Amino acid sequence: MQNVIKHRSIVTALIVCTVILSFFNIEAVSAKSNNKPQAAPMLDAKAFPAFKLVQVTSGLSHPWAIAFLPDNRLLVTERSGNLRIVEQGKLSAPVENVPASYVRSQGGLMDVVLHPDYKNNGWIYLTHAYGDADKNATRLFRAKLKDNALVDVQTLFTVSPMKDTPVHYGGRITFLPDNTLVLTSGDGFDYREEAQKLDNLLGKMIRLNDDGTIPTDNPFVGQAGKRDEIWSYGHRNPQGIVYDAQRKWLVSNEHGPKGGDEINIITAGKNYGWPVITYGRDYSGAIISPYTEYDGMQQPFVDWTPSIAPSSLTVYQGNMFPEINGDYLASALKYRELRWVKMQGNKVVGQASLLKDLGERIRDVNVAPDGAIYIATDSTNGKIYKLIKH
Ligand SMILES: [Ca+2]
Repeated sequence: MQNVIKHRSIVTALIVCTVILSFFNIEAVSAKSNNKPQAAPMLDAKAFPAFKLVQVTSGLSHPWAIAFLPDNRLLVTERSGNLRIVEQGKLSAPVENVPASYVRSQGGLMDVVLHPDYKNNGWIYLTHAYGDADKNATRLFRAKLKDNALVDVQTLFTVSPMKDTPVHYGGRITFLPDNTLVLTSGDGFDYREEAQKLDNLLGKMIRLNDDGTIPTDNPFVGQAGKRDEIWSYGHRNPQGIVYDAQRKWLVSNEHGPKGGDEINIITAGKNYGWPVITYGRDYSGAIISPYTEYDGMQQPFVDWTPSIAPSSLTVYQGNMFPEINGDYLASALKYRELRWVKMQGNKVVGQASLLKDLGERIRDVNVAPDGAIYIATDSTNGKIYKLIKH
């Protein structure tokens, strides 16, 4: 009898414990599921405002980025190492005095962005792969344009350590309202574990002053064993970054492995999880990590599984298509499309595949001062198109 009572007490205690535990588990699960990536149902492309697609120019060698000069000319980088000016659809000869890039695989000349105060200071910021097969890295430099040449070229920053793979450079930049800039850095593919370590700059967002020095209010400044340049970490290969002035969000997209491409809202000092958490798998199909979530690691804002291969990101804040004000646009390589991410307030309410008929890998998307949407196609005969009001 005594034994039976004891047994019952133990069973009751176990049940109570289980109930308490499951209560906490339920709480934990629901807290986490609130923080899952946003549901982003696919919409018909016809939901996007009517537009006309106009070819601006062709004959570019893997164009990577477009910038808009105040006089309506365009600056375009080619991954093969040249910078060109487009004036009324006509391509210039290669701009002279552009520092040599390490051109191989994903490496070459990459981003081009004007300083927010370009009209007064004339600074143009560019990124490229620098070095050789044994030792290369993403490098940031700036220069001024005089006729068809760069002058006053200044190397501002080189990601370290250097690596021996020609892939996963990141390489996009955007300015923040305080005129500091954020440079994206990839994990170099073979060095994915480094993305979690704070003593190096692979797989990071790097924040710098416009002269390449380190802002004193970066999150890890002065902490032993942590690099002062780091703004956020746990990234794989972020190739889109934009500052969304309306929401005051720094927003980025990055390539996942097989699945697990992401849009992230970047907050200083946070860990975005790669390669500990991911919704993707290795290219072989092997599991990279059993985890899709983990304490202290940020969930993606949007998860793209399967991968679309997002190569750049912008937020629409122009006048030509007021219906999409505040929406995000991502160019996609693998999916050969422009991905529209429709927002309502701070929430995603849907997304759609645009420009599927073009059948081209799209490397860059950018909004011109007049509100037209420009894209660059990634091929040996790369083209620039613009989407204008129909
Ligand atoms: Ca992530």
